[in-house]
This record gives sequence, C-alpha cells and structure tokens, in this order.
Amino acid sequence: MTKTFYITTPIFYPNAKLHLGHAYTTTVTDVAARYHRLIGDETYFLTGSDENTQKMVDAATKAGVVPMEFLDGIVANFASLYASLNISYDQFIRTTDQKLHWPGAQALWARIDAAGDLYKKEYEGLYCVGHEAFVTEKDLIDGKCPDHGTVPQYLKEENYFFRLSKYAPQLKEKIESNELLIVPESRKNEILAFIESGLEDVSFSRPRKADWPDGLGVPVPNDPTQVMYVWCDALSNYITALGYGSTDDARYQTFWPGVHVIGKDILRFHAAIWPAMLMSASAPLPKTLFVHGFITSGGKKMSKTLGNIIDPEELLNEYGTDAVRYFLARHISPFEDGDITREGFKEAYNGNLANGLGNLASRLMKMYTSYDVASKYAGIPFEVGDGLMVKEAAFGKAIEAYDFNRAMNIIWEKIQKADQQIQSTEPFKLIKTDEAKAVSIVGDLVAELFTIAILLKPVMPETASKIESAIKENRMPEALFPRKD
Ligand code: ME8
Repeated sequence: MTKTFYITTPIFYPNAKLHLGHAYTTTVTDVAARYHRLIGDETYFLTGSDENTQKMVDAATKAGVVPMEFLDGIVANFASLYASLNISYDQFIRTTDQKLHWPGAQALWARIDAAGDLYKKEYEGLYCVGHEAFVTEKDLIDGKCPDHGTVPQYLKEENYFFRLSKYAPQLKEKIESNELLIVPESRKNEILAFIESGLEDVSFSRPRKADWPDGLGVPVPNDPTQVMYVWCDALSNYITALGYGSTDDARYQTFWPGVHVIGKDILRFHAAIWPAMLMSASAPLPKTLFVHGFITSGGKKMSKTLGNIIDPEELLNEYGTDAVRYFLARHISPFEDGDITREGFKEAYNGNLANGLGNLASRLMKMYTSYDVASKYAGIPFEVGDGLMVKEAAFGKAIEAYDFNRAMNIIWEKIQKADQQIQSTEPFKLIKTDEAKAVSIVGDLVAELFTIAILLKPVMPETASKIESAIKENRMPEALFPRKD
C-alpha cells in the first residue's frame, strides 16, 4: 500500500511581506515534501495565510487600503515569493475562506464545546497585537513587549475559555512517549518543562470588533457577538484545509495526521493548545512537530533599525532559486538559530556552487561528451526514486530526521570525492595513453554525478534536472552557477 505523507508550514500573518525566516520554513518543508514524493509516498503539502487578525487590520489602515483588498495584495505577494522559491505546495488555505475554512473551524469548535471544554468568563488583562496573544506583566520589560517594543492593550471583556489545563497529564504522556514526536529533543524538553510548570485555560474568542469588516473573523457557533480567537481559528487550518467537518472529508481521511514544520516562536501553540484541541474533539494528534530555530543576520535579530534585513527576493534575483534553496538547506542549522550575511552567502555560492558542483558537472560532462563515453560505457544506473534512496540510505535517513545540513553534507562529500578522483587519476591525460581506462574512470564518475543529481532533486530541483538531462542526452549542461565577484 502507498504510504501517505502530509506536511504543513505555519500559515503566516499577511500583515507584511514575507522575509527570509518565512522563506526558510517554507523551503525546508518543500524539501521534505519533494523527497517524500520522490520515494513514492502520496504526499500533500499545505501552506496558507492567517488572516483574521488585528495586526492585519492595523496594517491595512496604515496603508490606507480596505482590509479585504489589502489581504489579496499580500497573498499575491506570498504566491510570488513561493513561485520564485519553486515551492511545490498542493494547497494554499486562507482563513477568510468561508466555504472551506469556516465550517471546519466551527465544526471543531462544536466538538470541543460538546466535550464540555468551553466556558464563558470575564477576562481582564493585557493583549499584545504583535503576538496576537494574551500576555502577563512578567512577559514585559518596562511595561512593553520586548519582541515588539509596544505597550500591550488593556482588555476587560467576556470571552469563551478552553480548558487547556485539563489536558496537561495527557499531553505530557503523548509527548514523552513520542506519540506526538517533537524534533529536536531540546524542544521536546522545553515544552515538557512548560507543561510541568502548569497549564492555564486559554481565551478562545473575542467580542466582534466594530472596525472589522464582514468576512473577517470566524463567528462562534450560536453566539454572533463573538469571533474565534485567532489562534483557535488558525490552528484548525491544518484540518479544515483537508475538508474536516464537511461532507467531503476524503482528504482529511487520507492524509491526517501529518507533520507540522514551525519555528521555535510558536512551539507552545502547536505542542500544547493544538493537540489539546484535537484530544478534546477526539481527533488524532499530529505525528510530528519539526521545530526549527531562528535566522539571524550577522549574529543579530534582523530588524529595520539595525538595517540588517536580508530580503529573500534580493538573494533570489542575484543568485537564483537553487542557490537560495542550497544555502538555506546546507548553511542554516535546522535545529538551532542560524546566521546569514551577504558575504557568507557569496562565499558559499562561489566555493560550493560555482567552484564545487558547477565546476564538477562541467568538467565531467566535457570529458564525457568529447571522449564519447556514452557509446563505450554502460554502467550508468539511471535509477531514480525509491531504488536510489534505498542505496543512499544515509541521505534519506537525514532528510527523514529533518537534518537537512547532514543530507547536504553527504552530497558535498560525494562532490569533493569526485573532484579528488579526477585529480588523482587524471583521465584527461590518460585518454592519450589508455583510452579504455580513461573511459571507464569518466563513466564511473558520471554515474556518480548522476547519483548526485538525483539526491539534489528535493533541494535543488532545477539544477538536478539540468544535470540529469545533460547526462541522459549526452550533452553539456547549461552553465549552472556563474562565479560572482
Ligand atoms: O506566527 N527565522 O505567523 P508569522 C526563521 N500566523 N523562521 C522565522 C523567522 C526567523 N527569523 N521569523 C519567522 C504566525 N519565522 C502565525 C502562525 S500557524 C497555525 C499560525 C517563521 O507570520 C517561523 O516558521 O509570525 C515562525 O514560526 C513563523 O515564521 C511565524 O510566522
């Protein structure tokens, strides 16, 4: 039977353009999705936008555009970045989608309500719009949110609350036993310590705001004065997109549960609130949360004031899609914070792509085509997909463990080894004295280049197919990575 594989990114806030951090999450999710397709798994890749937010209304007002139009503009911008990054998503969910998302979110709410896990309570406290979350005094420095530099709003309102506290023991057990697998281990320990420190019930709705247009905010079933709190609404996207709660829930039946890729900032929402919601609704828990670190620039958080923001579009325009995908997969740690600088990017590009992979492919294909190796050597195993991944088990294992750096290092060790073999065996000299030997060396090396191309497919799909077709068609590949000075 075919295995299924369902993977998601967070649905990002459409209050501003996406930055390199979002590009990172989406790219590594794409790498995992492409890998699973390649090994024959029936794969479904979901991404989207988290639209029912005060943040977005504020940004639209500032831009002087009505919220619904503002949203369409930003979502078009998401799509254009995803196209430039060659992201192979199957679906883009928008939480203002009243046909697909709202009925599913309301069905989930109704299940949680039926389980007796929602109750009304007066809430008095602070709300940080930047976080779209309730905060306490102890989260603040000098009365301001340290992440957003803003004074939180004081709120006194009646909300529905979700009995998160009730689920602490079960959550602990599911996470400890890896039934809900959290990768890496350090994040698993972090969330276990958080659960241990005591879970409080969370607000799950807000009074409908007068400045919110129709179509924004999922109405709470049977209470039109309230809309769902954005995180309650947003988390449900992972199943509403699959048709949960609708008459056609075939995709939900096929693909749920799946893997969520998230950054470390939203671990608590995904490892505590979301699984508790699912338990309350008697639905299966996600299989895995892969939690990556944050990208910094020159060791510092990217910020407008520091002027160290690196725009993914800028890198894509200068270096091309596969170079950016390469850098994110190989040079940013999947498990801890990772750093990027323009100089570091250029160095990696010139050293590993222009001189490394690009140079190897052109040197080898030059010899392959000019010595007419194709007609004299029959050893190239044109194997793709499953068979190859079985042979290259270490690579597959690394991707399946979300260790993209290790997977890429495996490929670059092969590149280095092939370079050394050209150096030590000198087929370009041998061709004059021992043609058969030279042909067999070049043939073996091109077979290895073919393997390299296949392994590159999940990460650098265009480059992989350029090399693959050059070998199959017995011609030089187009120039891959011109050196940058
Ligand atoms: O939190 N480095 O949306 P968001 C790496 N709408 N990744 C980063 C990053 C950085 N510096 N900055 C952001 C939300 N990210 C909610 C999600 S899901 C049901 C709702 C990535 O636009 C990382 O994946 O603030 C992080 O978790 C996410 O963007 C936050 O995106």
